[in-house]
Amino acid sequence: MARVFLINPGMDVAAGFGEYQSLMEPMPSIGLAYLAAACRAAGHEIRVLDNFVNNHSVDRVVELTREWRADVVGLSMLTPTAMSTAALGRAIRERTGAKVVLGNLHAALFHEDLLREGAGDAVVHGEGEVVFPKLAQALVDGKLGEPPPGVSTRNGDGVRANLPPVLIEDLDALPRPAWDLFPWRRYTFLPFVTVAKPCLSILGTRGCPFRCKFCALGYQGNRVRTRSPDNIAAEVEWLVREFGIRHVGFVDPIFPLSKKHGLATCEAIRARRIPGEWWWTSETRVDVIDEEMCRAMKAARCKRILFGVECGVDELLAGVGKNFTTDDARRAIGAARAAGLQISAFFMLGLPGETAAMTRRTIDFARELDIDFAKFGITIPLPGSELYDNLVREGRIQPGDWGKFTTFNPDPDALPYVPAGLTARELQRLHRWATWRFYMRPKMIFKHVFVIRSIGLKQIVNGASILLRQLFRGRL
Ligand code: B12
Ligand code: SF4
Repeated sequence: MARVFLINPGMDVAAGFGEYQSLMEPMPSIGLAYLAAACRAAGHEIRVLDNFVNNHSVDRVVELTREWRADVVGLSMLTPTAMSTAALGRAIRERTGAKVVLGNLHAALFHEDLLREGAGDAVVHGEGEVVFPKLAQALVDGKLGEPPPGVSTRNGDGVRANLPPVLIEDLDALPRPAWDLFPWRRYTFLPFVTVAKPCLSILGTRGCPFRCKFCALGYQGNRVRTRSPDNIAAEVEWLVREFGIRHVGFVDPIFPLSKKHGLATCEAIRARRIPGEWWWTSETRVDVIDEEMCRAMKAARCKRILFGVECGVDELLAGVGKNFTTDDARRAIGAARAAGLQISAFFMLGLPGETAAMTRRTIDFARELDIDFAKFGITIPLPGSELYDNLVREGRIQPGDWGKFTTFNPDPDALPYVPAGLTARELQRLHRWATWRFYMRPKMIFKHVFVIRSIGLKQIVNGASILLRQLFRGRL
């Protein structure tokens, strides 16, 4: 048995999100909650720190590691938090007796550098529920030897890796996420996602069969694995009854993906007749959904559907391998509307080949669609994506300064990538303009204040003050 300390490292939100930082509230990290449950089931003693909530300094986290006498510390590493997480890993290794294990996409991609520079003792590649509890035991027993499948380790000055990443086949067999160890009452989703609070996330499937060039998920291959509909529905009921959750957010890459599985899951949820004022949301593609599916979702208490529409220009969609068109988006949005679902759509500005005129077309397209929320992000070449690999190969981006790799990056001098047809300042300005043009319409203001009313007063004030500050500083 080991004493395992799992940490979701915080992030310098002021540096990464600037004027948008007030939108970045702590959100549930379901990967860590699954890991915590797996460790507990394996008999380890487990403690969790969500540093997005606590915002402790490195010194304080080191102190907590010592106080709790952790044997193994697990750190989750996505790209924007990579530098601070690596510094934390080094500090824990140097100043406590604990072994440090790094996991999640960024750690897997850059395992060699991270292990060489002493940020961790081992890296887990892929899904950690089976590998990590065993690795933790081997590390406390001092019996690691050759790295097991899906793990890389330090080896003197070098690194030993046993790849490829491990993916879990039987998702129904996993213990449910150990939310009881997390400050779950503090979590929220982004304003255009949240329909009620308290909220927590759920995963019905893992993996995505598509290959969009800007998406980092390709690194893990595209094998889709699904949970059985009843297993998913039982977890929804557990979240509502045991935790009093009012918003269950599906964070699958695409849910529903297959119509058969989607309809069966909706029926399994509906059949349970889970009482109370609760709803669910999910994100999907515009080309996998039709009106029958949307109606089944609505009948099963889905309140809002989130679509990755991405762009209003077909040639740009084709350029990033999206494999659907703006007409598909119109069709899916019509189907969701007919079924009575609320609709959020995500758009990416600054795709490869984009010009200012094209960005304006995307903004006009968002206004033309019958949707309730639009979220505009700036295209970031994320490690793990084809876009990132291409740009690095062409010498057009500088890897390394990872804190800048956020989709709300407000500093034009710090944008990791701008397409050739735009300047950084133009892109930033168009990004701000997009939100202003979409929301600052009488129709939208009326809808959000009097009809939908899912954005709390605090968030309305936050959003409005961001936009007004931008207007008065002449930045729109
Ligand atoms: C939910 C989600 C979020 C949530 C929660 C994030 C979180 N910490 O889990 C929120 C909204 C906060 C979020 C924020 C961001 N996200 Co996000 N997010 C997702 C999403 C949709 C699901 C993640 C998930 O829960 N997967 C399921 C679980 C089971 O898998 P997992 O998290 O990977 O965890 C498993 C393994 O990675 C591993 N593992 C993970 N951590 C650890 C730690 C240890 C010690 C070990 C051993 C193993 C291990 O074991 C876990 C269990 O199997 C994915 C896309 C997707 N559908 O996968 C994007 C994704 C992870 N996000 C991404 C990005 C870019 C972001 C943002 C940068 C966006 C932004 N605004 O700029 C921020 C970064 C925040 C940060 N912490 O740095 C990218 C990551 C790319 C990259 N190279 O880092 C993804 C892949 C989206 C994409 N399509 O490109 N995100
Ligand atoms: S963007 Fe969505 S559809 Fe495209 S590869 Fe990523 S998860 Fe799949």
